[in-house]
This record gives sequence, C-alpha cells and structure tokens, in this order.
Amino acid sequence: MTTFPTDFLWGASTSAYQVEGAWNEDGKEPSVQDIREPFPNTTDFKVAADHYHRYKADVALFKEMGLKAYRFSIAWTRIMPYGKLNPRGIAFYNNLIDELLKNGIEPIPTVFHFDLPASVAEKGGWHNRQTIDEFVRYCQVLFDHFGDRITYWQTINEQNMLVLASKVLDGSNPSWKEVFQSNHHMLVAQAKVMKAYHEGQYGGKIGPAPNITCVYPKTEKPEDTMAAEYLSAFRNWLYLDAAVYGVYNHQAMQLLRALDAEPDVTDEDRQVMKENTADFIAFNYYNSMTAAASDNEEKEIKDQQSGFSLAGFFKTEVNDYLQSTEFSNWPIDPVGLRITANQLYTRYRLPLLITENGLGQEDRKTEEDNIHDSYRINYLAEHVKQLKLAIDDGVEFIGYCPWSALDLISTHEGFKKRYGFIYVNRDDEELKDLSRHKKDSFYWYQRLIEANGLMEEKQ
Ligand code: BGP
Repeated sequence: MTTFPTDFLWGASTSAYQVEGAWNEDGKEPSVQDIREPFPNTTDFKVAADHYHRYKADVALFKEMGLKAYRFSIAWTRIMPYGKLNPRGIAFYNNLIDELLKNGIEPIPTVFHFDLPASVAEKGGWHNRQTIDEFVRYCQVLFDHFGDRITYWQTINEQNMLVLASKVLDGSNPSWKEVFQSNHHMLVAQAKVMKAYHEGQYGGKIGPAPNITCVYPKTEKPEDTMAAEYLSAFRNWLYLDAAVYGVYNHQAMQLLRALDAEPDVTDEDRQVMKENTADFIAFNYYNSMTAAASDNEEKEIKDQQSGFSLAGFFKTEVNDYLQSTEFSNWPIDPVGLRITANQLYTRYRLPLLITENGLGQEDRKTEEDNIHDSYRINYLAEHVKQLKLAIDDGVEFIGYCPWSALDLISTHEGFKKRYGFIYVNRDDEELKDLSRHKKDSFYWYQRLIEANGLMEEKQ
C-alpha cells in the first residue's frame, strides 16, 4: 500500500477578496467585487473575515492545525492600484509570506482570483487586449518581490468558471463571442506570465488553477458518451490544453464555431501560447457532472458547479447514484476526485496540486463555543480516501489544500455558507467580534496531518 509522500503539502485555501476585508485601506484600489451590489440575502466583501488585520493570529492557528501549506491569492488591487506600484500592498504580502515561512508553512499564491481592479474593468477588463500587458506587468512585480520565497505559483483561479459563469460572477451579461475573446486574452496573458517567470529563473514552478470535474455519460448510449466528451472539452480541456500544450482543444473549437464565438487569434498569440506552458496543474474539485445527448434545449449555468446545456452538443443530468450538498444542491462525489485526478494525469503527465475541495454549510456555534461539523469531516475524509487511492494508482500529487482555511464569504451565497476549519464569529447581518473558534474539523484535520493522511480510526 502506497503512503502519502513525506513532503506532501497538507494545506488549506482562501482568496483575497473573500477573506481579507480592508477593501480600501493602505492604498488599495476597489476591485470589481468590492463595488458590486451584494447578492440577494448576503453581505458585501468589504470586511470579509478581516484577515488583513488578523493575519498573524490566523497564521498561528494554521500552525496549530499543522498546515504545511497555505494557498491564498494576492489582490492585484493592493499591489498595482490604478496601475501604479503600491509599497504598502507589497509590504502586506511580504509580511504574510514571511510569517508563513517562519511558522513552517509553504506559501502558495494565486496571482488572480476573480478580483479584477475596477479601473481595469472600466477599460473593458479582459475583453480589452491591453489588459494582457497590465497583467504581465503586475505579475512581474510579484515575481520580483516575492519570487525568492515561492515554490508554487498559480496564475488564474478558475479561469473556466470565470468564463462560463461570468453572468453570475461579474454581473454583466456578455455574448459568447465576447466571453471567449476575453478568455483568449487570459490564455495569452497566462502564457506571457509563464514566459516571464521561466525567463526570470526564480527557481519555482508555475501553473494554472482551473475547476475540473470528470463527466459521466448518463447511459451507455454512444450519443451520451459523445455529449460527455463535448462537455468535458468545453468545461475542462479547453483551458488545460491551452495551458499545458499551448493549443486550443479541437472539440472545444468545434463548439466555439457553433456558438459563433471563435476568438480572434494572432500568429504571435499562437506562438507565445505554444512556447510557454505550465510546470504543474493546480485544480479545484467540488463535484462531478453527468451529461446526455442534447435535446436541443439551452440551459444557462447558475454557478461554478451547476449543470448547463448547449443545444446540439450536450445537456447535463442528475446523477442518481450521488447525494447532493444541502446548501447549493451540488453532487457529492469523492470517487469522482480519483477519476478526475487520473484523467488529468493521463492527459498531461504533470504533478497535481488540489487547491480547493470542501463543503459549504451553515454551522452552529454552541454556547460553549464549539462547532460540531461532522458533515464536513465526513465529506473531507471521503475525499482524502480517494486521493490516497489516486496516489496508489500512480498519480503524482504535490498536495491537498481544501477550501477553506477559515470561514469567509462565498462567491455569491454570503457568510452563512461556511467552509472553514476555523469558525469566524460574524454573519451576513452583523459583524460581531469576528473572533476565531476551532471547529471539530480543525482537530480532525490536525490529527490527519499528524498521521500524514493515514488515520485508520473511524473518521
Ligand atoms: C470556487 C472558488 C472559490 C470558492 C469556492 C466555493 O469556485 O474558486 O472562490 O468560493 O468555489 O464556492 P462558493 O463560494 O460559491 O460556495
């Protein structure tokens, strides 16, 4: 029986706008997330979990939990507000990185996680080609200031979801043509950033961080398998074939043609993508998907994990073998993690880092300040079992960073949808004292890390 590698990175994840707060402090420019209207029955992102002011105490808790890695994102709006270098933004992440290293925790930054600077968005955001250069300039600053201490960089968090769920996440309602032109600019920007990183010889690795799910055919009908292939190409491989092989996936291209959404691609774009590719794959995994042959109906995507249909290609179906999360009705499929990891490794032969996986649920704090989240422990334990089986299968893993290290604000469902190992005392209506409390899952994860993943007791 294989065990987890001794240097396996047991970690946890957050993102800047969902956890930091301090939305307009120390020279920070507002991001598109800071200025958007809150989603119905939720709160805004302005204070979040107040991690910006409490990062030292939070890192102390991460250390107590035994984390070997912390996956977080850097706010572009702190580093380059209105396009100008902001030393106070640099100082914040320098301090955070040093604090993590002092506590034996590997910092794993994402350079962009849904929080485009508002001034960049005003100029057209990713649809504007100039954003490519602004992004490269910003990333160059990151590499020059933090590159000496970072081993694993992630470029863009869930570019595929940003693209597919852009109606939900950025509040606008772009056409497919616009969406895939923006997507193309992101792919070129990513390639240029990987080029800058490799040429600078900073000594670490860089890779993308999409949200990947395996797709099952609903039945053994060949047309259902073809539908599953198309959904996978559209949702998964388009982004990863570009990042790893530097080319557009052929099935995804066929779909883009059908949607009249083929991007304008220059020869220089093609070359830069082909020549600058990823060193590893970070991916977020929450659930699998199931597809059947199209009935020529369209169904719009609701959020990152929900199904959708493209007439003539596929429709998504409920998987009768899986249960769903209470909160958003997302399927729960730990075996799907093993399948997804195997598919990724077979296709790309690159080491994998799981950068998100977790259960969003309302938690109750007892009068004694305990949080009994056995549902979250069950969810995570089942996924860790499958992760181990994937390692037994021969898949190469760098680490596992579940979402989320501490409670933070969901992308569109507020503070009540909690994912953390650490409870943060606030809700959508009231900020309260924002104090931190260890959930049962905190102690479970602590024991799991201590045992390097091989806990045999009933979890
Ligand atoms: C991923 C995002 C995260 C995170 C997570 C949970 O798609 O990368 O930012 O929030 O999903 O989703 P949600 O917050 O919608 O429950």
